[in-house]
Amino acid sequence: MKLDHIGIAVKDLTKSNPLFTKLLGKEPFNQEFVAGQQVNVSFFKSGESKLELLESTSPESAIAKFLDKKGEGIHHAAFLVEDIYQEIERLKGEGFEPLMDAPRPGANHKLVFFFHPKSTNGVLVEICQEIKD
Ligand code: CMX
Repeated sequence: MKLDHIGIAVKDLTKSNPLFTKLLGKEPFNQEFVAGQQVNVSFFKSGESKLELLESTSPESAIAKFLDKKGEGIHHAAFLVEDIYQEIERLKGEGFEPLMDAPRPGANHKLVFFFHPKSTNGVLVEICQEIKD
Protein backbone atom coordinates (compact mmCIF):
# COMPACT_ATOMS: atom_id res chain seq x y z
CA MET A 1 0.00 0.00 0.00
CA LYS A 2 1.29 3.40 -0.94
CA LEU A 3 0.75 6.48 1.24
CA ASP A 4 -1.71 8.65 -0.70
CA HIS A 5 -2.27 11.50 1.75
CA ILE A 6 -2.40 12.68 5.35
CA GLY A 7 -5.70 14.26 6.38
CA ILE A 8 -5.60 17.31 8.65
CA ALA A 9 -8.74 18.64 10.35
CA VAL A 10 -8.97 22.44 10.27
CA LYS A 11 -11.56 24.90 11.53
CA ASP A 12 -11.48 27.28 8.59
CA LEU A 13 -10.09 26.58 5.12
CA THR A 14 -9.97 30.28 4.29
CA LYS A 15 -7.28 30.58 6.99
CA SER A 16 -5.58 27.20 6.53
CA ASN A 17 -5.26 27.30 2.72
CA PRO A 18 -2.97 30.36 2.80
CA LEU A 19 -1.07 28.92 5.78
CA PHE A 20 -0.29 25.63 3.99
CA THR A 21 0.40 27.50 0.74
CA LYS A 22 3.10 29.41 2.62
CA LEU A 23 4.40 26.25 4.28
CA LEU A 24 4.64 24.17 1.09
CA GLY A 25 5.36 27.01 -1.35
CA LYS A 26 2.46 26.03 -3.62
CA GLU A 27 -1.30 26.44 -3.97
CA PRO A 28 -3.77 23.56 -3.47
CA PHE A 29 -4.28 21.61 -6.69
CA ASN A 30 -7.86 20.67 -5.85
CA GLN A 31 -10.67 22.01 -3.67
CA GLU A 32 -14.05 20.33 -3.45
CA PHE A 33 -17.12 19.61 -1.34
CA VAL A 34 -17.48 15.94 -0.44
CA ALA A 35 -21.20 15.56 0.21
CA GLY A 36 -21.01 12.03 1.61
CA GLN A 37 -18.59 13.14 4.35
CA GLN A 38 -20.01 16.66 4.90
CA VAL A 39 -16.63 18.32 4.38
CA ASN A 40 -14.90 20.88 2.22
CA VAL A 41 -11.39 19.72 1.36
CA SER A 42 -8.20 21.13 -0.17
CA PHE A 43 -5.38 19.00 -1.51
CA PHE A 44 -1.71 20.01 -1.68
CA LYS A 45 0.98 17.96 -3.41
CA SER A 46 4.03 17.06 -1.34
CA GLY A 47 6.44 14.84 -3.27
CA GLU A 48 4.59 11.67 -4.21
CA SER A 49 2.07 12.17 -1.40
CA LYS A 50 -0.47 14.83 -0.55
CA LEU A 51 -1.90 16.75 2.36
CA GLU A 52 -5.69 16.99 2.62
CA LEU A 53 -7.16 19.81 4.70
CA LEU A 54 -10.67 19.03 5.92
CA GLU A 55 -13.22 21.62 7.07
CA SER A 56 -16.58 20.53 8.43
CA THR A 57 -19.79 21.68 6.75
CA SER A 58 -22.13 20.20 9.38
CA PRO A 59 -22.07 19.79 13.18
CA GLU A 60 -22.90 16.10 12.54
CA SER A 61 -19.77 15.42 10.47
CA ALA A 62 -16.85 13.31 11.66
CA ILE A 63 -14.61 16.37 11.32
CA ALA A 64 -16.85 18.58 13.52
CA LYS A 65 -16.82 15.90 16.23
CA PHE A 66 -13.04 15.48 15.94
CA LEU A 67 -12.46 19.26 16.20
CA ASP A 68 -14.72 19.46 19.27
CA LYS A 69 -12.88 16.66 21.02
CA LYS A 70 -9.26 17.04 19.91
CA GLY A 71 -8.95 20.37 18.10
CA GLU A 72 -7.14 20.93 14.82
CA GLY A 73 -4.53 18.40 13.76
CA ILE A 74 -3.76 15.15 11.99
CA HIS A 75 -7.00 13.26 11.42
CA HIS A 76 -6.16 10.23 9.25
CA ALA A 77 -3.61 8.47 7.04
CA ALA A 78 -4.82 7.32 3.61
CA PHE A 79 -3.32 4.54 1.51
CA LEU A 80 -3.89 4.00 -2.18
CA VAL A 81 -4.82 0.46 -3.22
CA GLU A 82 -5.47 -1.20 -6.57
CA ASP A 83 -8.55 -3.18 -5.54
CA ILE A 84 -10.39 -1.65 -2.58
CA TYR A 85 -12.86 -4.54 -2.25
CA GLN A 86 -10.05 -7.09 -2.01
CA GLU A 87 -8.11 -4.91 0.50
CA ILE A 88 -11.22 -4.46 2.67
CA GLU A 89 -11.63 -8.23 2.91
CA ARG A 90 -7.90 -8.73 3.57
CA LEU A 91 -7.82 -6.10 6.35
CA LYS A 92 -11.06 -7.34 7.90
CA GLY A 93 -9.52 -10.82 7.88
CA GLU A 94 -6.48 -9.41 9.72
CA GLY A 95 -8.79 -8.10 12.46
CA PHE A 96 -8.96 -4.38 11.57
CA GLU A 97 -12.37 -2.91 12.42
CA PRO A 98 -14.30 -1.52 9.43
CA LEU A 99 -16.28 1.68 9.87
CA MET A 100 -18.56 1.23 6.86
CA ASP A 101 -20.40 -1.50 5.02
CA ALA A 102 -19.03 -0.54 1.61
CA PRO A 103 -16.68 2.01 0.00
CA ARG A 104 -18.12 5.45 -0.75
CA PRO A 105 -17.23 8.18 -3.23
CA GLY A 106 -14.61 10.51 -1.73
CA ALA A 107 -12.54 13.41 -2.98
CA ASN A 108 -10.29 13.34 -6.07
CA HIS A 109 -12.47 10.87 -7.96
CA LYS A 110 -11.77 8.02 -5.52
CA LEU A 111 -13.65 5.41 -3.56
CA VAL A 112 -12.81 5.53 0.15
CA PHE A 113 -13.18 3.20 3.13
CA PHE A 114 -12.17 3.71 6.78
CA PHE A 115 -10.93 1.49 9.63
CA HIS A 116 -11.42 2.38 13.29
CA PRO A 117 -8.42 4.01 15.00
CA LYS A 118 -8.81 1.73 18.01
CA SER A 119 -7.75 -1.19 15.78
CA THR A 120 -4.76 0.69 14.27
CA ASN A 121 -2.78 2.06 17.22
CA GLY A 122 -4.89 5.23 17.43
CA VAL A 123 -4.57 6.25 13.76
CA LEU A 124 -7.75 6.50 11.66
CA VAL A 125 -6.86 4.62 8.45
CA GLU A 126 -8.42 5.28 5.04
CA ILE A 127 -7.88 3.13 2.00
CA CYS A 128 -8.76 4.60 -1.35
CA GLN A 129 -8.90 3.56 -4.99
CA GLU A 130 -9.22 5.51 -8.20
CA ILE A 131 -12.73 5.29 -9.64
CA LYS A 132 -12.33 3.58 -13.00
CA ASP A 133 -14.79 5.08 -15.49
N1 CMX B 1 -8.03 9.63 14.89
C1 CMX B 1 -7.73 8.98 16.05
N2 CMX B 1 -8.64 8.73 17.02
C2 CMX B 1 -9.90 9.19 16.81
C3 CMX B 1 -10.27 9.88 15.65
C4 CMX B 1 -9.28 10.10 14.66
N3 CMX B 1 -9.54 10.74 13.52
N4 CMX B 1 -11.57 10.21 15.73
C5 CMX B 1 -12.01 9.74 16.92
N5 CMX B 1 -10.99 9.12 17.56
C6 CMX B 1 -11.04 8.47 18.85
C7 CMX B 1 -11.78 9.28 19.90
O1 CMX B 1 -10.96 10.25 20.49
C8 CMX B 1 -12.18 8.21 20.88
O2 CMX B 1 -11.10 7.80 21.68
P1 CMX B 1 -11.33 7.48 23.25
O3 CMX B 1 -12.28 6.31 23.28
O4 CMX B 1 -9.94 7.17 23.73
O5 CMX B 1 -11.93 8.72 23.83
C9 CMX B 1 -12.54 7.07 19.96
O6 CMX B 1 -11.80 7.27 18.74
C10 CMX B 1 -14.02 7.20 19.71
O7 CMX B 1 -14.50 6.20 19.03
P2 CMX B 1 -16.08 6.11 18.71
O8 CMX B 1 -16.87 6.63 19.87
O9 CMX B 1 -16.31 4.72 18.22
O10 CMX B 1 -16.28 7.08 17.47
P3 CMX B 1 -16.51 8.63 17.25
O11 CMX B 1 -17.96 8.93 17.30
O12 CMX B 1 -15.59 9.50 18.02
O13 CMX B 1 -16.07 8.69 15.70
C11 CMX B 1 -14.74 7.63 14.03
C12 CMX B 1 -14.75 8.41 15.34
C13 CMX B 1 -13.30 7.51 13.60
C14 CMX B 1 -15.34 6.26 14.28
C15 CMX B 1 -15.60 8.42 12.98
O14 CMX B 1 -15.08 9.72 12.88
C16 CMX B 1 -15.63 7.78 11.62
O15 CMX B 1 -16.41 6.87 11.38
N6 CMX B 1 -14.75 8.25 10.68
C17 CMX B 1 -14.72 7.78 9.30
C18 CMX B 1 -15.18 8.83 8.33
C19 CMX B 1 -14.40 10.11 8.42
O16 CMX B 1 -13.55 10.30 9.30
N7 CMX B 1 -14.70 11.05 7.50
C20 CMX B 1 -14.03 12.31 7.44
C21 CMX B 1 -12.92 12.29 6.39
C22 CMX B 1 -13.51 12.38 5.01
C23 CMX B 1 -12.51 12.51 3.88
O17 CMX B 1 -11.32 12.18 4.00
O18 CMX B 1 -12.98 12.99 2.81
